[in-house]
Amino acid sequence: MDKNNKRKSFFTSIIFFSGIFLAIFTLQVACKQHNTLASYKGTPYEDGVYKDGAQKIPGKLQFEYYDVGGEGIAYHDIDSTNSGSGGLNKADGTYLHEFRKTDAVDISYTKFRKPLIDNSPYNFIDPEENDLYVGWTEPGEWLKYTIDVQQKGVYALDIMYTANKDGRISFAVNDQLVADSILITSTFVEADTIAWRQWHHWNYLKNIATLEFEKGLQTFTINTVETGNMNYNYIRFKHLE
Ligand SMILES: [Ca+2]
Ligand SMILES: [Ca+2]
Repeated sequence: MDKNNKRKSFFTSIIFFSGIFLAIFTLQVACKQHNTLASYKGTPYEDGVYKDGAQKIPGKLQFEYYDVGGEGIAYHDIDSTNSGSGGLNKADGTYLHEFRKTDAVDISYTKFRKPLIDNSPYNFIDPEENDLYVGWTEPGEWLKYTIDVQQKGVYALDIMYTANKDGRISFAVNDQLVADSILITSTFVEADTIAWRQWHHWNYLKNIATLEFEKGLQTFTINTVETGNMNYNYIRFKHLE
């Protein structure tokens, strides 16, 4: 074999083995994702009103439809009671007051009444009325969702929320951290003299993260990282490419 042929053969070997390595690596990642979901004990939420199961991406992910499975599986909450459903919102047989009331996650809904609560002039954007959301959030708490990604690709995420002060959140896909320490800016308004209403100034923050998703079922976790006393309404996933 002359020098040129030797070199050619050497490079062909490198390309061949790189190809094999890449194939094995891709397979490992795919298996890991599959195993993560296979070993996960949570299941998509459904009830008599909400029947769609795993929330579809692209689209809106409603925070209150975190998975079924309880503490340590589908969520982590710092105490064992629901401060909203059955708490602040007394159990009265209605869907809005009793929504997941035995869960530790704290859930309330937007109220349009006097004195003005979620429809005050201090909103940055008006929410819908009677819209369930997760509140009383604390650092260390998390919520997990089985999502059904319809289209593989890159997505930008927007969030509908309130925050008493600047807070931070992070996201994980199949238990792998994909976006760390995202700033959720305060919706505190000095001019509002009603103290409790500082938890009810709604805002819509665009493009808080850009994430890549494979097609199909997977888990999506939202972690509260730093105190902001956030109320989480929904995240919109916008398909970019
Ligand atoms: Ca709680
Ligand atoms: Ca909580």
